[in-house]
Amino acid sequence: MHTSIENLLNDQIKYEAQASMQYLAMASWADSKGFSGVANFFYSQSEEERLHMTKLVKFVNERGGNVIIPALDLPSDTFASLPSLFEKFLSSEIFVTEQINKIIFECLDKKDYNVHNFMQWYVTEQLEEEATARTLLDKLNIIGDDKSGYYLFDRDIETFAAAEGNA
Ligand code: OFO
Repeated sequence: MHTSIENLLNDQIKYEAQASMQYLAMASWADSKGFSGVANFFYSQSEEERLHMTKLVKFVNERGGNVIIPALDLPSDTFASLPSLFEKFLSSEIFVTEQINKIIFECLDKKDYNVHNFMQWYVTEQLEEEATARTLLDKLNIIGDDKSGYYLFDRDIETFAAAEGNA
């Protein structure tokens, strides 16, 4: 595997791990505020990101690359409101998509169609996760400052996530 691709895949291992810890911090924040539905949603997202990370670790090893298990930055753990929690979710997913696009670009540049093919799974996944984050943020923007709206949002998010295939 070309070194530039190996380096980008190792960076991606870190970004997926970072997202996993970020969503764990968000789940814990929601849990501490009594939003149990939102907490479960982010506990589940955190697990998913961990799987995304592990899938990359296994793939780099299969391809004979050198995996570097990274040190992580501290996640944000204080949020002003539910909308700011979901803004963080969306910005985190957009960041990950941008990094995946860089890998795709490099694969085409170096003609590594094997890694390119492997990364298509992540492209599809990101499309779904960004759409979920945008939909949930739109709903919160409709709710505005209505506390009873937050209650219903928290109650309904798990059903919504299950329907979207993200639970
Ligand atoms: Fe949604 O971050 Fe993984 O791929």
